Amino acid sequence: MTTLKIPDLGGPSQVEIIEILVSAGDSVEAEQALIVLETDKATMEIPAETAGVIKSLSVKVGDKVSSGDVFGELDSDTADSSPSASESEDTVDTEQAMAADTEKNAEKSVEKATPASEKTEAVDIVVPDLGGSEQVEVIEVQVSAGDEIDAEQTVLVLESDKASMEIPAGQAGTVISVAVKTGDKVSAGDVMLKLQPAAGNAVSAENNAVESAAPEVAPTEKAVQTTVAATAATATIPAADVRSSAAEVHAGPAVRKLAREFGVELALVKGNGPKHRITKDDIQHYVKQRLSAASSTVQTGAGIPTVPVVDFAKFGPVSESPLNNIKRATARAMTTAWLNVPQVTQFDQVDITDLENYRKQQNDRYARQGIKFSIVPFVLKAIAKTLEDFPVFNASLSADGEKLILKQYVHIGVAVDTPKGLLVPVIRDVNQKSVTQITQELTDKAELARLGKLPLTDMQGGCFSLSSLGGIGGTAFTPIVNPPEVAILGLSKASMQPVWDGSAFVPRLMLPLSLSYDHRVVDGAEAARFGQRLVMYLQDLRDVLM
Ligand code: CAO
Repeated sequence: MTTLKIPDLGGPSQVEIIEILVSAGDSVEAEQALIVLETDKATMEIPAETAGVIKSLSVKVGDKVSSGDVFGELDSDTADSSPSASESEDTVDTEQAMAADTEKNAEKSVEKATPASEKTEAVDIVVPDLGGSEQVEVIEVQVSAGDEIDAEQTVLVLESDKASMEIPAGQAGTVISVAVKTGDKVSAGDVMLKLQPAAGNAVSAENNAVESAAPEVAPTEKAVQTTVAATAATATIPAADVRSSAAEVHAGPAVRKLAREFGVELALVKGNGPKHRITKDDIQHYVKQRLSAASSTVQTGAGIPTVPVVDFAKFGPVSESPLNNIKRATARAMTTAWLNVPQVTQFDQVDITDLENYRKQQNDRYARQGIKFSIVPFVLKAIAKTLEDFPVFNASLSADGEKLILKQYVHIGVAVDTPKGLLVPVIRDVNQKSVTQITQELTDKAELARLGKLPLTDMQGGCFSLSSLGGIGGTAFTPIVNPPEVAILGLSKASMQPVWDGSAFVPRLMLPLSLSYDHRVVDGAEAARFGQRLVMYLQDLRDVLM
């Protein structure tokens, strides 16, 4: 029989038990976590030192314990062969190790794992190039001190307004310590962890390590690796239950590991433990719920029915083409938008005959400077003016849906068709810029987007979007609102139309407008008024250009 004792906690006493992971009668493995403690600063799991069967537990959730306190008895498989907990010097799963903030203990565990003959110098692994983005928030740290990791293994998940990025280690080895935590903001070059390189993968000089450990993360493709937010999952979970970022998730390492194994995004799981902490039971419950929702969907008609899986090869030859990261990110964003925003599209036509004449004059005038105006910058100016007149279109719903956040700035995203997919650079302060400035900025940003070099920050902060398919064709389409924005304007191809002027049909150049809006925020009448004001400004640009 072995007495279960709290090991040396490295300082703190009277630490609260927040979770008991086993019951009397359970068989446990050596190293298996038995109870979870939590101080103000860290969560720690107290493991079994030997395998055996739990005979009794003398503590409950909420109790406070200190080093050496007895918390139960274990019928040990190797009775008497193990030292008592307070004597154990090999125990690394104490607060220091769990909090990953004492390198000493972690190094001790690394030493155990690395034969002396293979030992190499520890290296710093730094955050790679984030495509120009800086101070990007860490929403998840996926490794802990003592973990053995592969070069491709994700270390951090970062999240900006626009995208989530998984940052790989770039080098295999054993983690000695992790230098960042959830909620920190990081930039390229910041140290994220100290690593003992795996044998045969040694890089002795720190600088070398920095280079080899900093895989390039291009801003628009590699970086836009979306986390497994499972669009279908978000759709069927009530919005109130979905925390906005993984940074708010409260869960211990074992729970995080379990979630990773199941591919569960912790932000979607409701925590029922103390202080809304997510427990293993919560993960299991979530997975069961998801599985039963998936199987009951078809019968009951509730939730999102899944698309049937079809073996297309039964009907003829097929080949597969994997979607790149931009297309996958777009798919996720579109599904999120489609499932969350009840949207309506309002159609209009505007007579741009005068605007077209003016545009041509300006093109002649600016030809020597190499500036070519298309219709898009003029429309952007007219939108900015209309947004100032109708602030509700320049707003976002708060996360709880209780209020509108009205923006005092006018930043407009413009959809750009690139070889790798759709990207949306944002032109800031459109209301304060001239058509010439907007033309130059849009040309530059569209070019960068097409080259895959547009920084992530240039795709953030939009209040409204414009999608122009006028250069290609079509008479109308229904653009999808890009939440948290509340509206988007689509432009189709302008064409000459016979227009009745009161006494005769006259040929006029008519531009089709498609305004999609979030009907939770914008009423139909407001949308019609917005459309009419935009038409007015585009028919006579004098008010806009003043
Ligand atoms: N009606 C008639 N002609 C139009 C027009 C319109 N509404 N809009 C553009 N044109 C003309 C332009 O004047 C230009 O003709 P010229 O070379 O003879 O002057 C030609 O079509 C090509 O224009 P463009 O599309 O290359 O340039 P733009 O400034 O009008 O648009 C941009 C810039 C970035 C919006 C555009 O290039 C683009 O990428 N559009 C696609 C957006 C997209 O994919 N939307 C879908 C998103 S949701 O899936």
